[in-house]
Amino acid sequence: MKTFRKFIGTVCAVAAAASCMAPFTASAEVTPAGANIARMGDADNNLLVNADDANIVLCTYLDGILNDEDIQTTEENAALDTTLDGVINADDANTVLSYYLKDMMGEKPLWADLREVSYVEQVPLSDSPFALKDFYVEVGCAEGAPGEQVTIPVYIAGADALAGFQYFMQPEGLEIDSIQCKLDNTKVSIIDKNGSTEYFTGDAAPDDDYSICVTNTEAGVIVWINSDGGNTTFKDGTIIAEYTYTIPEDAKSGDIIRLNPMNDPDKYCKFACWEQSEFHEEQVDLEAYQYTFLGGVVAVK
Ligand SMILES: [Ca+2]
Ligand SMILES: [Ca+2]
Repeated sequence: MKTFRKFIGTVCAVAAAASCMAPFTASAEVTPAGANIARMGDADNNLLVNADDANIVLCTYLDGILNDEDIQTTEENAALDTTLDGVINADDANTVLSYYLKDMMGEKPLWADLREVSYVEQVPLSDSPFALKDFYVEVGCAEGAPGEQVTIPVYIAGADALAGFQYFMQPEGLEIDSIQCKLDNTKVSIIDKNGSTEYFTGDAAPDDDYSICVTNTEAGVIVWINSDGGNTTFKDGTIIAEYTYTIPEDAKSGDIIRLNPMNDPDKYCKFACWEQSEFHEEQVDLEAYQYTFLGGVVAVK
């Protein structure tokens, strides 16, 4: 690591002085009012993650090298520590760049997948502003013009078992067109303004052992329960739902609409799993996961 530091320090020391000032100056101008929730990787706080953010993270790191100090994560710079390890360094810049590139390629990136220190290791970082929880819920981002539809994925990662979940998301300023359950082998009941309809996902058929999902478009809710009352296994990055919205005709270019769960996510958004009881070997308890929530945005073109 020292060699790498020396190398990057030498190469970039001159460039840093020239190129690092611009994004920092610009960030003061583009910071939207009320944008007090740091968005992962969004170093200039303009609600988009792109190469400028990677540059800012790298410059912050270089600043530390030039002053011969590690840049510790604080409440103010928490969005830069994308690896959640408590320091800001080249790994964070790399992660931001990877996220941006994947996003550009339409790959629906997930921060949790890009981290080296991850939920898998379950490292408690009590000093970090981000409590590292072993389960992540992450909302995607999209850009669109007024009148256009955008589809936003909701991912989960870090859980290998799930018995059921409920999730609410109803952003102000966006009309929900549909909520699609993305989990296979599920009987989905859709409740919307046209009434109620049902369909099966994947290869499920009426006689099969299927899971059950109910979506209510007007309320912005999706509820899912595993078929046999036990746990289902999930891979990291599983998309549990896709929300499709129409951007209002009167939306203005540059508007940013935040996609967060209901005000009190711990109360309204729950992800549950059956676990062996602490006291009785035979008994299992239904436990709700603690989770880290990473919100998304819709940017109006
Ligand atoms: Ca940004
Ligand atoms: Ca870091």
